[in-house]
Amino acid sequence: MTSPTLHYHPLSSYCHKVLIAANVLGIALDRQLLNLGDPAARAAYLASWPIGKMPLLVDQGRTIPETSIIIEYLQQHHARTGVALIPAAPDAALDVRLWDRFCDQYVMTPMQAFTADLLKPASDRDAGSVARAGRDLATAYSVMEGHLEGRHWLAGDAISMADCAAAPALFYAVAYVPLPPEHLHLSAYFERLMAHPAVAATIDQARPYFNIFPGRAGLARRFLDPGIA
Ligand SMILES: N[C@@H](CCC(=O)N[C@@H](CS)C(=O)NCC(=O)O)C(=O)O
Repeated sequence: MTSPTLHYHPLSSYCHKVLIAANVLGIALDRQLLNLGDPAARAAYLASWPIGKMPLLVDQGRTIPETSIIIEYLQQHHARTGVALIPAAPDAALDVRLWDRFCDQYVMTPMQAFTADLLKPASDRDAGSVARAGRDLATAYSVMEGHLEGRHWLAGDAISMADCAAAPALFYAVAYVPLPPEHLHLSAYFERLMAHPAVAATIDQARPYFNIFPGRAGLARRFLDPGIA
């Protein structure tokens, strides 16, 4: 069986979510680098997925968008028996999906607002929307801090799809809004995520592109240079 093809960019946070998941599930992906800044590549991509967001999975004639659906598809069709990021038990699966949604909607979205603003010409920047994104991130951090007390992962006892969403969302979000030092549970969780081999491997493959990340000034030096402890 050929590997599923992932159209992605090494820097993209949502692509990181799928790369981490595939790594944990032990699934090899055929990675196709997608540069949406190239008009011809963008036009070709829009023909497959008019929404124009990445990543996109193509497998055995099927085109699968949306990271949470891609991960669920990979688990259903390619994961070894017994390896799962979404548990079979319905209530446990709901919990995973809740925290996956939480990370996408309330961490990734405000984080992306910071990036989008920095990509605009200075004259078009919108301090109001950035301030709102900062408040939204602070609220999300505070909810996660309370939720993570006594927990190792966001949902259940093992790493799940929710943690695959949390890792890149928090990795880039803290470049804009650092974790408050009093958020001890969230800070410890962040370190657990960063130490996970699947997350570390994803950061490694992104490192050559960090110079084009608009929030690079806020990235901790240890992520820019892995030689720094
Ligand atoms: N809900 C989508 C969001 C994907 C998304 O926002 N991808 C970003 C990259 S991290 C993107 O494609 N941005 C390009 C653009 O908006 O032109 C998912 O889960 O796949």
